[in-house]
Amino acid sequence: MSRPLEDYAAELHTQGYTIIEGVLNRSQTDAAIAALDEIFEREKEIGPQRHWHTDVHQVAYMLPQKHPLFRSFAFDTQVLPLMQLILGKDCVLGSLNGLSMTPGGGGQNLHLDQSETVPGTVLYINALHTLDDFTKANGATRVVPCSQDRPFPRGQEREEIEKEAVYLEAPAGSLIAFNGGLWHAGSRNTTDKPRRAIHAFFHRPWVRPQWDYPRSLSPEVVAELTPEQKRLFGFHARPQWYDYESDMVRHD
Ligand SMILES: O=C(O)CCC(=O)C(=O)O
Repeated sequence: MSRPLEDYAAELHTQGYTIIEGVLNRSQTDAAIAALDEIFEREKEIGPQRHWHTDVHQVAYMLPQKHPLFRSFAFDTQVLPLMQLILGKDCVLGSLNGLSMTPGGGGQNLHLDQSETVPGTVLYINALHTLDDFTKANGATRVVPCSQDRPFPRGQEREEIEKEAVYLEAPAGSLIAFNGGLWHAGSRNTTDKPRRAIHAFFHRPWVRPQWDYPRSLSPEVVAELTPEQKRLFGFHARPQWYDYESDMVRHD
């Protein structure tokens, strides 16, 4: 990381995204590729049935349950301090997915990763880790800079906004961090090789997570988590819960 974290945070605030090269070294990207490919291989039959593997992309969800490497993946580097700088010390991880753009396949449409644009506030950050070099040819993420504060057009203007999109080319091991409200998409992979990434989706603890990790992880995996990992997976950020069965007062 060649610049102070504050510079990257400022960039994310103004243009909606920032890129940091060299966040993962070669042995870390190799290990992540091996783990992700192992999961893709295990899911090769169910993937197409569940539309996880289409002619556009191949996704593996819930990585921390599926491989130990992904229980601390985004927690050991400078990525977490950057997320905390922007989202607050108590930010949590609401999903961790692996995604490859299908070789020779189609591209995604521009979209947001949150329901609505929320001008002036960052609620979610997609911390995308590139495992392969990202090039225009192999389907690099494309984004519309500064779109995080504009209402997303849901009608005819979609073709128009494509003209504003830029391709984020970056070497393997980079972090591409973008506001969940930034218009973006995975692009067409015109090569015959996968274009793999890990998407670590961080958010403020009081917005809705994509996944409920406390409910989704098995007791065996939960037993292995450190207190800090539990905090990051949102074990302390759940809504309060009322148990009517143990209430000593009758309300009916
Ligand atoms: O991996 C990418 O380039 C972006 C993927 C994406 O935006 C998505 O799957 O929603």
